[in-house]
Parts: sequence; C-alpha cells; structure tokens
Amino acid sequence: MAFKEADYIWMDGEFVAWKDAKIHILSHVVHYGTSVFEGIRAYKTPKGTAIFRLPEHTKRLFNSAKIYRMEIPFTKDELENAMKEAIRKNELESCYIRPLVYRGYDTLGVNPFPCPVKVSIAVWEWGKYLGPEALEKGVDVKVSTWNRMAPNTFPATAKAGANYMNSQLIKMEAITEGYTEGIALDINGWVSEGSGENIFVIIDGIIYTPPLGASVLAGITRDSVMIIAKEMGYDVRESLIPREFLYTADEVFFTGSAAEITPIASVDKIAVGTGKRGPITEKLQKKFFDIVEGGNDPHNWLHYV
Ligand code: PPE
Repeated sequence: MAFKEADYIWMDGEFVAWKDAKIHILSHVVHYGTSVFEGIRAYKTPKGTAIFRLPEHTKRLFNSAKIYRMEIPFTKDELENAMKEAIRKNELESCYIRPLVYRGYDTLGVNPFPCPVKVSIAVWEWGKYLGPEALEKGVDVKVSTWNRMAPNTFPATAKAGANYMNSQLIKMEAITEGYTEGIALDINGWVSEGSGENIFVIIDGIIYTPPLGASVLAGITRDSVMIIAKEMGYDVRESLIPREFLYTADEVFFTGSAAEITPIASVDKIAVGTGKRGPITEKLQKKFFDIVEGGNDPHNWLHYV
C-alpha cells in the first residue's frame, strides 16, 4: 500500500515538489524522534471539500508542541490556511492531511533546544485505514502483549512521533500473528487503545470508552462519537474497561481520523457479539458519514477549503 503521491508538500511556508520534500540526515528528529503531528481528513461533501474539525486538530498540534517545549514559528491561522491551500494546490477532493512539527538540523546530542522547529504539511488520498471492507465487516484484533506507555513517561495526550514506536510494536505483533490490529492495555491492565485508534465497547445498550487517564490519545473522532451518541439518546460513559469486557461485549469498535468508525469482529479469536458489525455501531457510522460526507453539519465541524 504505497503512497498515492500528491504534487506538492508545504514546508516552512513554501510549496515544494513531493519528491523534493527532504531534510538532512542529521536533523534532530531523525535521531531522537523529536516530532509532534496531526492526522486529519478532508471529505468531499455536496458543498465542496471540507476539513473535519480543523481547529480542534490545530489546537491539539499546538498543545503537543507546548508539552515538548517546541515553539511553532507559525500561528494557528497560518497553519490552517496552509492546510487548505495544500488541498487546493494539489487539487484533491478528499484527502488525509498530515501536519508535522519537528526539530531540524543544527547539532546532535539529546538537548533539542539548539535545533530549529520546522513545519511541514503533506496531503494525499488515503483509503480505508484498516482495509477496504473493514467498515462493513469489521476487523480481527488481538490484545497486545505490549502495554501503552505509563503515565509520566511518554505523555499519551501529546501526539508525538516517538509514541508511535510503542504503536509499531503493537501493530507489528498483531500483523505477524495474522490480525489486522492490536489493542493495548494500560500499565494497570485496563483497556487503553489501538495502535492508532481509540476504542469503544457497547454492553446492554450502554456505550463505554476508556477515560483519558488510561494512557489514551484524546481522540477527536472519540469526542465526536461521544457527542453524536449522546444526541442520539445513548448513555455514554468514560470508564475503566476490564480486558474481559472485550470478549463479552455486544459490540466493540475503533475510532480515529484514519480509521473513522471501524467495527471489531473478533478479539483474540473470540467473536464480538455475532461477529458482525453491530446495530449501534452501524447507526453511529451512518450518522458520522451523514455529517462528514453528507454535509449535514449541525455542530459546524466542517471547514470548507
Ligand atoms: N489513538 C492513537 C494512538 C492514534 O494514533 C489516533 C489517531 C487516535 C487514538 C484517534 O485520534 P483522532 O484521529 O483524533 O480521532 N491516529 C492517527 C494516525 C494513524 C497513522 O497510522 O498514522 C490518525 O488516525 O490520523
């Protein structure tokens, strides 16, 4: 699944050709993982291309940078305009947007302060994250032998590149063993999240998701689904989730900008419910896509480019 390359990438205020979007091998980020980033989708709607919850993503990017003492040399407005411009410049109707803030080239050594803070924005067409049939059929997952990071080690609510080394361990183990994705427990053994998704569990009509204290990213899709579900009349609870609920739940699904709302068909080869997409998951998906693709947007979550 190689890139569907676009034409231009925005780097520090200018557009460069996709193939020329390069940095020096001794950039701080290459050696020490010194980056924070975002993942955002823009959808084709009846009224044109729109970016989903752009200010919320931009805010999270700036907060991630703040945690790592990186001063972004652009304003939020400038970056939001650059994201829109990148979509127009590449003439994309729908795409994924990847803003990246990183420490560049100056000197090596752990101390990052001498290295300049750089910013890039790439956009490209990205299909269904967990496979073309995942949204309808669901995915088979395993509980990872790897835990999510402990509190006060790697900050989980910062979307930092380095956190994704943990995600890669979870993902590689899952793939190697024939699963599509892994679910990590937190350091105390409670359900945390997927390698790149938040998780929801439905039991007797009540919708549960782990609290932010369970080493999860404060997902923007997670937040959107909680809002939508409450509006649809469901009882939505942030609650510690014991591992075994994954096996006995009626429905389990992932959320994420890339994964959208993806049902989970089985966990550790135990079928979730009937082993098919559950009815509440389907209703939430329908509502979500009615907003992002249908353009029926009561919350003003769509930002037209
Ligand atoms: N947890 C993790 C660890 C995570 O990476 C994501 C997004 C989420 C939860 C969901 O957050 P949100 O997108 O705000 O709803 N993962 C991004 C990167 C995936 C990748 O492979 O790269 C994404 O979905 O864009």
